Amino acid sequence: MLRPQDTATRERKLLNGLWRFALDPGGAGRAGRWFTAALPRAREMAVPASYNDVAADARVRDHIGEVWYQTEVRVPRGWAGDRIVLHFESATHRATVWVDDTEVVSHEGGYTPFEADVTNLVAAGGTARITVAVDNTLTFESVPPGVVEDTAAGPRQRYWHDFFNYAGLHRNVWLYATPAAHITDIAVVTDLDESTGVLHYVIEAAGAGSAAAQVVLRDADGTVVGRRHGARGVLTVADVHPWAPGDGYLYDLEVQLVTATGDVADSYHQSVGVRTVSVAGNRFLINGEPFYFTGFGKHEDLAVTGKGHNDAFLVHDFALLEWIGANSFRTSHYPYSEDVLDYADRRGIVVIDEVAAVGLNVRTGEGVFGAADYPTFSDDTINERTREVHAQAIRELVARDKNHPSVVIWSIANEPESGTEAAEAYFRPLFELTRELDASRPVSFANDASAPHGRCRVAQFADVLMLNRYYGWYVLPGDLAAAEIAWEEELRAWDGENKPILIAEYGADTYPGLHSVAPQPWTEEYQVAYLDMNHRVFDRIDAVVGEHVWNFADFATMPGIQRVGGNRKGVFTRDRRPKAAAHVLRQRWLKES
Ligand code: BDP
Repeated sequence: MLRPQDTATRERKLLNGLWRFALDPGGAGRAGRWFTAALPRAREMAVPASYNDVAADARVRDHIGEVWYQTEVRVPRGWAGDRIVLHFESATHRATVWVDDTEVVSHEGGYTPFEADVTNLVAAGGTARITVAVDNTLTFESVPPGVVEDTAAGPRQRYWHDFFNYAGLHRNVWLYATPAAHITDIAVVTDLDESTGVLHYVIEAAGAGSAAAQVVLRDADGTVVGRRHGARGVLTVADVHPWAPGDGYLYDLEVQLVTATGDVADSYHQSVGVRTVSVAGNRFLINGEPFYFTGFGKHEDLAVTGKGHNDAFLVHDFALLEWIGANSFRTSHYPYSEDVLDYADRRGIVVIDEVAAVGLNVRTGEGVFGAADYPTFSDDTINERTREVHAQAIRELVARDKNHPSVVIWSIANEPESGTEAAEAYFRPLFELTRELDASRPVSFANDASAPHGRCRVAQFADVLMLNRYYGWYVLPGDLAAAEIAWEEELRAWDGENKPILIAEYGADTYPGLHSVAPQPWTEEYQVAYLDMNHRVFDRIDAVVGEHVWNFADFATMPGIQRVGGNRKGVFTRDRRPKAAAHVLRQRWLKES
C-alpha cells in the first residue's frame, strides 16, 4: 500500500475536519445499522484527534467499546473513470468502515494505515456517506493487550502500559484517485560502494496490462542522475550524496508505468536516502561509521488532541530535538504518523521504529496497574492468536516504513516478559519474521529490569541490546550512589555480550518548579543528578552506543498514585517547556556531535 500522493496521474482529497460522532456504550450501532442514516444523537468531533479529551465529558474520556464517526464527501468531478480509494492513516485500535450502506473494510491495529477500493460505490461529482465504527477495546488478542473486567461498577478496561489509552481517528483520512493501471508498492534498499550509491528497487503494480515500469532518479536539485526500465533492478549513482544523521539528503525516485505508446499511465514519487546500517561487534554503524544515539523515547501525546497528529507540534518537537542536540528518538510504543517519519528523513533524525507491542508482561506494573492476577503467556491470555496479531502488526509496520532512511532499527516489543521459556517460544518466530521481511535493518526489543543479564531469554535474538533501566528511580530511589554501583555492575555483565547496547529508557519523574538543595526525587535537581549519574556509568562501558532519556515530554497516563497529572519523566513539560535537565542534556549532547 502506498501513501496517497498528488502526482501527474493521481489526486487526493483530505477528509479531515469536523465529523459527526456518537458513543455506542451498549453496542447498539451495528444491529441498529447506524451507517444507513445520520448517526443518532450525534455531536461533532475533530478529525484528526483522540476523542477522549475533546468533549469535556467523562463518559467520552472513559468510554469502552465502539464510537461512531460519520461524514459526507463529494467526489471530485474530474475523477470519472479513475480508481477511487478511501484511505485511513490509522484508526485506534480497530475499525469497520461503510460507504453509504455497504461495508468496505475492517482493520485491526491502531497505528497503521488501511484502505478500501470504493470505485464501484461512488460516482465522480456525487456524494457518499462515510461511517466508521472505531473500537478502543484492548483484549488478550490485541496489540497492545488488555482485558475488560466486569466489576460491580461496570466494565473496566485494564492494560499493562502506563500511557493513557487514547483512541479515535488520529491521522489523516483521504479519498484519492489513481488510474486503473497503478503502482501498488515500491521497495528500495540502498548500499554504498565507496563513493557510489547503489539502489536496489522492486516495483509492484496492478491492472497494468502491457504497461511497463520504469524509474527516474533525480537528485535534490532535480537533476536526473539515473534511469532504468523494469519492475526490479539496480541503479548506481556516482559521487553519491549519502543520507546521514544530521544530513537528511534525499533523492527522488519517480516510478512510472508507461504504456506501449509511451504514455505515462501512473506516476509515484518515492524519496530515497542512500545509506547503510549495520552492526559490527559492539558498534552500531551508519554508512560504516560508529554512531552514538542521543535522544529520547517519545509519545504522540498532546493536551486536548491526545494522540491526534499535529503538524505544528511535529515541527516544534524536532526544533527542540535539534536545540538539545538529540540525533534520534524511538517511536515508543507504537508506529507514529507517517508525517513524523517523512520529516525525520528530511531532518536527518535517526528513528527506532516500534510496533505497538507494549505491556506484554502483566507483572511489570504490579502496584501501578493493579495486581498481576493473570499469567502473561497462556491459552487464555497472551497466546498464539495474539502472536498472529503481533506478527501482522510487524508486517504492516515494515510494509509502511521500509523505505525511510531515518529508520535504522525495528523494535518489535517494549518490556515484554522475557525471562521465561514461554517468552522465548513466543518471540523466536517474530524475530525470524522481521528479518525475513527486511534483512537490511537490525532487529531488537526493549528489555526491562525483570529480566536482567543472565535471565533474559529473548536478548539472544536481538542485534542490538536495548535496555530500559531505572536505577535511582524505581530501584534505589533517592540513593544515587548505590544506584551507580548497581547499574554499573549490571551493565558490565551486558558489556560481555559483544553487542551494541542502547540505553533505551532511563528517567526520573520531575514535577516542574519543585526544587531542593540536596537532590530529592521529583525535584528538577534530582532529575539533573540522576541523569549525570547515568551518564557517568554509560561513559565507563565500551559497548554503550547510545542514550535515550525517558521521556521527551510529560504525557498523559491512566490514573494512579505514582502519577501526578500524568507521567512526569519529561525533559520538557507536556506544553514543551524545558525543565532544568534539558539544559544539562544540551551541554552534553552538543559536545558529542
Ligand atoms: C517503562 C515503560 C514506559 C513507562 C516507564 C515509566 O517502558 O512506557 O512510561 O517505564 O514508568 O517501564 O515511566
